[in-house]
Amino acid sequence: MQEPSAVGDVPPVAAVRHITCTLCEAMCALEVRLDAAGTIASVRGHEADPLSRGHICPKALALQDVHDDPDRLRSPVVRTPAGTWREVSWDEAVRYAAQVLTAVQREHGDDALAVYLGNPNVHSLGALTHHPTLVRLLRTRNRYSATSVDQLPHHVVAWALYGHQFLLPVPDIDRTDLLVLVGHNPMASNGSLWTVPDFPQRRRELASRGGRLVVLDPRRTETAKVADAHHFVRPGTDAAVLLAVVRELLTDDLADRPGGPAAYVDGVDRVRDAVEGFTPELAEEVSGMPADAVRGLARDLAAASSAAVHGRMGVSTQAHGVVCQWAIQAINVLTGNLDRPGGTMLTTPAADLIGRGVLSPGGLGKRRTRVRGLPGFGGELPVSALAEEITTPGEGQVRAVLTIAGNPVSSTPSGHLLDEALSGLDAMVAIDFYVNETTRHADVILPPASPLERDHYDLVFHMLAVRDTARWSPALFRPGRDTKQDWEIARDLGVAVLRARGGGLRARWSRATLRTEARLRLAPRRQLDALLRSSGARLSVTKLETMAAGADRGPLKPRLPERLMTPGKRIDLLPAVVADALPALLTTLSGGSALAEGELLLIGRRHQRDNNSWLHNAPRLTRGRARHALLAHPDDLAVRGIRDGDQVIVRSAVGEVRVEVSATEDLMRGVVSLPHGYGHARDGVRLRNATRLPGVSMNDLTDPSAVESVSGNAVLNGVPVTVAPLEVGVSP
Ligand SMILES: Nc1nc2c(c(=O)[nH]1)N[C@H]1C(S)=C(S)[C@@H](COP(=O)(O)OP(=O)(O)OC[C@H]3O[C@@H](n4cnc5c(=O)[nH]c(N)nc54)[C@H](O)[C@@H]3O)O[C@H]1N2
Ligand SMILES: Nc1nc2c(c(=O)[nH]1)N[C@H]1C(S)=C(S)[C@@H](COP(=O)(O)OP(=O)(O)OC[C@H]3O[C@@H](n4cnc5c(=O)[nH]c(N)nc54)[C@H](O)[C@@H]3O)O[C@H]1N2
Ligand code: SF4
Ligand SMILES: [Mo]
Repeated sequence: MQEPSAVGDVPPVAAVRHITCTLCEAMCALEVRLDAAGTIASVRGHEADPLSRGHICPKALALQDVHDDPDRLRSPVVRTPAGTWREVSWDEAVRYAAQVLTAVQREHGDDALAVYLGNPNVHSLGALTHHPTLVRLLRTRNRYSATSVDQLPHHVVAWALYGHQFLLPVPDIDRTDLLVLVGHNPMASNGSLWTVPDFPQRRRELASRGGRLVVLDPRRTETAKVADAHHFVRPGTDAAVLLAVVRELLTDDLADRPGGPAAYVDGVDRVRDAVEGFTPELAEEVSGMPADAVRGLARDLAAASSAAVHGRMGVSTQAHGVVCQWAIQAINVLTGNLDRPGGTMLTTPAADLIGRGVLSPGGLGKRRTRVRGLPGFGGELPVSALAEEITTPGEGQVRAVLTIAGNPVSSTPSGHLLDEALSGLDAMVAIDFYVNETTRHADVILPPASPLERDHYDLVFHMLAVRDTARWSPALFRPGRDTKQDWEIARDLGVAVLRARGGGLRARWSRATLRTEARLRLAPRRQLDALLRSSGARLSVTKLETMAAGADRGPLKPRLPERLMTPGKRIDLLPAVVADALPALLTTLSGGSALAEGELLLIGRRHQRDNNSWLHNAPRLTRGRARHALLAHPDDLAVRGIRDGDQVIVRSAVGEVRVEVSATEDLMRGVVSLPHGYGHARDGVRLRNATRLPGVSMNDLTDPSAVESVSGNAVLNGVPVTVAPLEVGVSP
């Protein structure tokens, strides 16, 4: 440690630490200065980091707010019959949690317990190494996660085309000439299924190379505003546009150019036949994007010396997510841009979860949900089915829930119905450090250490990054003696469940039990180290610890066809899941709009200072103007007699919310937008800001019965709603 200096007004610096921000997929490298007392003096981007190159966004500072937040749980709590929380010891809490969960399973069967894994799990090394083991030992088929309100269509398409759900090519933004983003707003979200820290600077570099950015989105987003071209697309209709582009690429004048599909691609002729009916004219009719613009986009993609198309939430969490994601891959394949510098490329991760067989390749529909028969994928079921699995009586009914780092009441369709369903459970356990809209229903909450109190290595996002790097992030603060990491909670709860199940010495000492226990006791660091050493990158945790800026393994390299996990390492460009969906889709799209008179289409949005449902407690992120208003086009408001700033009632098939409107021409006519993750004013939620910043939950309007047709992913964008002025005299 350096001696504290007191020169001028420069704060004394006791230490400089380099850590990774775990809040979003950009995984920026931070440089943190601690003062002599060991508190954070400053946080900035780490300039020397080869991936994030000094980038940082306002959210990084919220890591400290979360760490310091008085509302953050530091000890386990048990809910009392009066509805208050009582702090208990870890021993008592873990034993109680294991007991209530196993009691339900003993009486009603293993599937009576449902598990929901939320988004922050993928941003935590210990969660990734330990939660799969915990979930497996719980033996339930009722496994849910945030994947099915997010990127499930990507996984289904990657599995169908490339043989593994995590073979997800990313745009090689640093070398491309044409970047096309569909339903994605990285200026606010910092990229998704695409770790692209400092998107704004990378976009500027693209422009200075003479490259172009094109955006398709029903809102003129922050990203659309910095694009060379932006096309409005009516929500839920991108499939028509993207399939028309595929069709154009296969017409005579575009098909014969050099740089077509690689030699390991089969089925191009079948694709040509399958998309025949999806004309640019149909695309214009349903989407509003002019047929000429659709043709122009296809021509530009075919002509560019390199191009990359990427689609995210807007084309994943909508009615035709799988077809959209497939069409995007097909465009990249047909233009010869898959696996080529400047196109979309696969990574060469130093810890290779795919190559080492740690992640399952996926598989669709092997299991189905009990009530509605929605298909499972890769061992999970679509979370849109969770509420009905709890409320529908019968064999296999869910009676207990374990949530881990999730808030499904705020983040899944008809959260208000799930909210009610959770209150009727026999037992609920949450692993989370907040009493939020969901965890308030738990009998016991087990709070992990804060994100600044844990070592980290990004197992997932190195796999999706625009440059191959490897970075170890040491805990900034040593956790207190009575603090447990996520992995330690998984270990202790797992062992307690095995004990609580009983079954005598034979079960206790069975080989399977011993193996599970051994795995739970193996610290994340050890598991990562084994993975690094066996992945052929000549790296270890000890070695990475000496490298403040991590290991720079260079720009993305071509990986195909070797990396394919399909039979014969070939790509069948028209997999059955897509071929089967196209005829019905053509009928649906040709049938015209199903909207009733006066209905608008609701879409979501993200703001740079929001983070799903859980940073609304951070003072630094919640200052300033409220961000939760309903955005609408002034014309759509005028015909309804609504003025900017008025309170309105938004109604959907499943619910209603009251919220103020904000008029903006950035939205396409006929479309309105609400952010998700608000709506904190539910009883018992313990967030300082909940009353100042309640907002409403967009997911009180989304409909669990509207799921993506192939995968069962939630439809969160393109929700039919009506908007009416709040009548005078009705208080909001
Ligand atoms: N309408 C609509 N709904 C959406 C979306 C949308 O665009 N529109 N987006 C969807 C998407 S993409 C996602 S990913 C989901 C997110 O949905 P969820 O994953 O269900 O919810 P989050 O808001 O991420 O909640 C995370 C919870 O984890 C806790 N937490 C944070 N860090 C840790 C940790 O290290 N350990 C533990 N144990 N807990 C932690 C927080 O306190 C918080 O309660 O929302 C989805 N819902
Ligand atoms: N600041 C911030 N960053 C985040 C998060 C956050 O909450 N806040 N969440 C993180 C998570 S979990 C994720 S998954 C990513 C998501 O990252 P993004 O995919 O960038 O998320 P959104 O902002 O929801 O962007 C979806 C875009 O799709 C558009 N859209 C809606 N419907 C349609 C449609 O039918 N067609 C088309 N073409 N577009 C449509 C919306 O207008 C919006 O601009 O962001 C991550 N980063
Ligand atoms: S962009 Fe994401 S990873 Fe980077 S500082 Fe902001 S929240 Fe953290
Ligand atoms: Mo997400």
